[in-house]
Amino acid sequence: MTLREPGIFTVDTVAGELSGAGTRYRKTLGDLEGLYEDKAAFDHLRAQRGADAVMYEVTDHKPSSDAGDMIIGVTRMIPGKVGREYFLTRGHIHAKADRPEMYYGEAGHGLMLLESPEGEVRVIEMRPRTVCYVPPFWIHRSVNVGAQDLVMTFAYPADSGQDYDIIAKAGGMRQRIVDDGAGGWTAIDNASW
Ligand code: S6P
Ligand code: ZN
Repeated sequence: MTLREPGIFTVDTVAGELSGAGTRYRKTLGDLEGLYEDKAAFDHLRAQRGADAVMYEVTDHKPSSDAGDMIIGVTRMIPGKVGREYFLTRGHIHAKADRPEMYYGEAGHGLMLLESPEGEVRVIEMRPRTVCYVPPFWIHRSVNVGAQDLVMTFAYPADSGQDYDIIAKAGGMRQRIVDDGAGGWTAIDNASW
C-alpha cells in the first residue's frame, strides 16, 4: 500500500482561494456563453468586460483520482447579474453520479441550486459557516446572489468527475435564479428547459 502525505492548506477568504493548493482554473465570461436567459444582456456584458473576464475560479488539491481519495478546494465567484439573472457556475452532475459533495460557506451570500433526476428542485442558501450536503445524483450549480465575492470550500470523492452535458442537453436547469425586483432573489421556471 502506498501512503500519501497529509496536507495542510489555508482558506484565504479575502483572496477566495485555497492557499497551497496545487491546481487553479478560471472560467471566463466567454466560457459561460449560452447559459443565461438574456442573450442580449450577455452580449452587452461581454462587450463591456471582454470575453476573458474571470467570472469564477477554483483552487484545489487533487491528490489522485482514486476511489476512496478526496478532492478539496475553494470556489470564488464574483457578484453580478446578466440582465436580471444572478451570476452562476456552469453546474454539473458527477460523472460517477452516485458521488456526493460537501460545500462550506466562507464569505458572501450565495445559493446552491440542486436538481434531482426526478426533476425536484432545491435551493440551499449559503452564508459563512453554512454546510451544504449535495447528495449523490443531484445536479448542482452555485449562484452568487450577494454584493460581494462568494467563497465556498468544497470536498468530494476523488473519482467523481464532472458531467456538464446533462445541463447543456436539457437547455439548462429547470429553474433560474433572478432578481426579485427588490434586490433579493427568486427562483423562476427556465423557459428554455
Ligand atoms: C466539483 C465541485 C466544484 C465545482 C466548482 C465550479 O465537483 O462541484 O469544484 O467544480 O464550484 O463549478 P462548475 O460547475 O463550473 O464545475
Ligand atoms: Zn460537484
